[in-house]
Amino acid sequence: MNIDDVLAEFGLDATRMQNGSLSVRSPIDGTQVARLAEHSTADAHLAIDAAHTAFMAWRMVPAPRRGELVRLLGDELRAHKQGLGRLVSIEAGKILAEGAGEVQEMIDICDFAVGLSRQLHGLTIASERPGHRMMETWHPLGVVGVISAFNFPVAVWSWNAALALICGDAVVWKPSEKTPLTALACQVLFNRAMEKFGDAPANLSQVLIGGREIGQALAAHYRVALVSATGSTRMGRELSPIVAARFGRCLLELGGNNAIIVGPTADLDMALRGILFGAVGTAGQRCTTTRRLIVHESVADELLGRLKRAYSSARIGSPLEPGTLVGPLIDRAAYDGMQAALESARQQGGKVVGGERRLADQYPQAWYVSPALVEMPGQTKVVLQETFAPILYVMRYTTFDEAVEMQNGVPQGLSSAVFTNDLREAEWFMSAAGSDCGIANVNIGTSGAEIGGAFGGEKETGGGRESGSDAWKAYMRRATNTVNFSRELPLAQGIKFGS
Ligand code: UN1
Repeated sequence: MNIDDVLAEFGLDATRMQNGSLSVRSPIDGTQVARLAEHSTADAHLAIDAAHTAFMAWRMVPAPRRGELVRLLGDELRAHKQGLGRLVSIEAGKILAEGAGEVQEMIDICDFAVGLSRQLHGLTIASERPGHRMMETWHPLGVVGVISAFNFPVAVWSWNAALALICGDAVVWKPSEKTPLTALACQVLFNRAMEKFGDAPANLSQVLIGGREIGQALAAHYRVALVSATGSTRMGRELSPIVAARFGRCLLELGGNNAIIVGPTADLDMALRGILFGAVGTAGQRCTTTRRLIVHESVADELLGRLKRAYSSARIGSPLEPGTLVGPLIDRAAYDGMQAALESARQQGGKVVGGERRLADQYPQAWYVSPALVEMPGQTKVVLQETFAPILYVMRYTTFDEAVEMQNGVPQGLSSAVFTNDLREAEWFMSAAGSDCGIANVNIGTSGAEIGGAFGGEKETGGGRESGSDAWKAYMRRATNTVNFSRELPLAQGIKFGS
């Protein structure tokens, strides 16, 4: 696997990372690749204070100049796209193309943020009073705490950090304890960009290695103005009340239970490809993974037959080998969770194809599975849950209303898609009465969103939006300014007060 060489590219010495309490394993073969020292809650508090000091200086640097730092970070990422992508593959188990694709998302968001650094516009608003002008100014917010998950170990940091930095904020990042090495590599690239930039305040972006307590320290600290957290709905439920209790801001990207509807007029070749990438890609471990297929009864048999053939030919194996489509699950707990869900599905009337453990002889300490297709009689209890594994539940429908109702009939609301050539179905799906998700696609699957759009979802997905569009506003505070250039002091609403 040559992790030493990969780490060396980032100036990280694997032999010096073997004595800490956090064991880091590669899901490819289960070997321990490092033992990292963990930060304490006290360390977290020091980092937050240091970040606050950095923020106080950074907020007064002109935004286009702040963009220059992000441009330099993008340059570092371009130069190390393959190396960082490979490290993502080793640590998170993604196939090489997806590891490199993740780094491409980082480069893309840096480019986006650089442009945005000249466009942090506020409105000018017509005042009701003579000789007055109103406007909005967007100011830097403060320290942004980023909590990220193993499945997008580096991109999620960059979506947050690139925007936060151009917005004038400082960042403290707690990566998943399953993927700390990729975070350390990002920190090295960030530090190189800082050096080239020259005069940015120290500690603008820091990494904290550790578990739940670190996340809680970020959530609880009054100086963390925004906590941007990606992970399970359970994690969000734990964190957000802590942030809310101090009236801090939260940006939550939690569970998804994403469905594709395939209508009777759909192009089945396209639908097949979209479903396969969405359901099987990243071994079913994206928050946008396609977990439900809602297919019209007239095309169900044909589509299912083709899907089963495609599933059986999807190559399962080491993500580092060319040609592999399905890498390992992240760990044993993920495997156990998948088996438990399949067992529940069977009990609830499901017909399961696939889902078995694979390659156990070759990799006894790793957890490879064949992706599972499960025909369900309806959306039973297990279908309503997000199981972070490649399980696709298949349900049939008769009327489009029924399909939309099923699509919306789960607690999560991240991504959704319809494959159809019927304009009415497509428009209805995207209308107010259609999909209730943050992402609603037509003739494209549920996963693999571009960074230019706002990314996030409704209901138990948490409501946050990251990445493109005007998601930057979450990283700034808005001031409304009313300026009186007259010689009178008229009150609003025509109020007369005194003489
Ligand atoms: C996630 O799984 O945490 O749309 C995010 C996608 C990616 C992001 C997924 N751009 O699949």
